[in-house]
Amino acid sequence: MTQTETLAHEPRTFEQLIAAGERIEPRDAMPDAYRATLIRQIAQHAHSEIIGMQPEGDWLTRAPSLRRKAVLLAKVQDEAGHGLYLYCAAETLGADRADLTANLIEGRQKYSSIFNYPTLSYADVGVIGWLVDGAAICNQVPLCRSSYGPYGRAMIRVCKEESFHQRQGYELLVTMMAGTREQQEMVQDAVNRWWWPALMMFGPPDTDSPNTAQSMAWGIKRHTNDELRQRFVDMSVPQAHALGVTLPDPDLCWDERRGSHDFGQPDWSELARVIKGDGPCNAERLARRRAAHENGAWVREAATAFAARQRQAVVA
Ligand code: FAQ
Repeated sequence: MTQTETLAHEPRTFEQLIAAGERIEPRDAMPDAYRATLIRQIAQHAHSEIIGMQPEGDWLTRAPSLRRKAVLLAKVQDEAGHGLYLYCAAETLGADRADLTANLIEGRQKYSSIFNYPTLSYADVGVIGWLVDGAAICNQVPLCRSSYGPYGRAMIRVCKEESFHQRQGYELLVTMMAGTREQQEMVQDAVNRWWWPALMMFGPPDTDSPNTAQSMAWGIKRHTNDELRQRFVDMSVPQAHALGVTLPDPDLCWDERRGSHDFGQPDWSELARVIKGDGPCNAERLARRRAAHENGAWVREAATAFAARQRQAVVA
């Protein structure tokens, strides 16, 4: 056997796998910092999906028709499913699910800033589908190629469902824009309130993003925050035009030279405040998640006791 053939059978190192653009799987050796970064990002992402059920969930009892209620119920349930896939992906890295939940409800881990804004009318349901799920898709489609296998694979299904969510939001808005003047004003008002927070979902500008360079070198992130924000703006402008709404940015214009839109900057101090816990709904969101966790204690105890009984029965 030649030396080359022998080497071909030796397991490749983390660096070799990353350099070859191949996936890292749970069994592979990986630097502690890579593992910690993934747990941080995947946990924040999972928490976002779970907390993200609340703003739209607030409208479940007030949906304007049975059809709208059924559509919204299905969407909110999908978000719970996304949270579960993502917690499972974090578990493959050695994270403990109960610890992750404790980190969320005790405020030690973050979730997306976007879910700390209130939903004031039913048009917000449509605008969340269009803009928030739209931003989530822009951010998450490249994550399907993330270097960590279980995360990338979870993202494939999540993105398919998010695309469906975006369509349902847009369809609701198209219906409202074909309605009364009051309905059209509700849509415009919701767009005015959600546009800037949606831009902030992509994170701080690249110049202020401490994690991007390393996460890109490891293939966890495939694009910078600003690249994805630009993609989202370019995607949303023609959709807003087709819908007949105005995006609330006086600096928004087409730049022929770049082949992209120029746009204004969000209030980055607002993002910093919301991330720190001082957004309009941070306290309310966490209090409700904490209450749901406490009220669900009996379910977890019963499930654990049942599993223990099943194990005893197998041993006997
Ligand atoms: N909110 O250095 P970077 C959804 C934090 S899911 C809160 O740029 P990174 C579905 C960041 O964690 C939405 N915190 O960080 C849905 C870091 O803090 P740390 C969630 C933010 O990680 C739709 C610090 O600032 N999606 O919408 C935010 O490289 C409708 C410095 O920032 C994901 O989680 C923010 N907006 O890039 C559900 C996608 N931005 O941990 C229901 C995966 C930044 O160092 C209804 N995550 N921070 O203390 C990512 O792509 C990345 O983690 C970024 C941030 C892009 C969010």
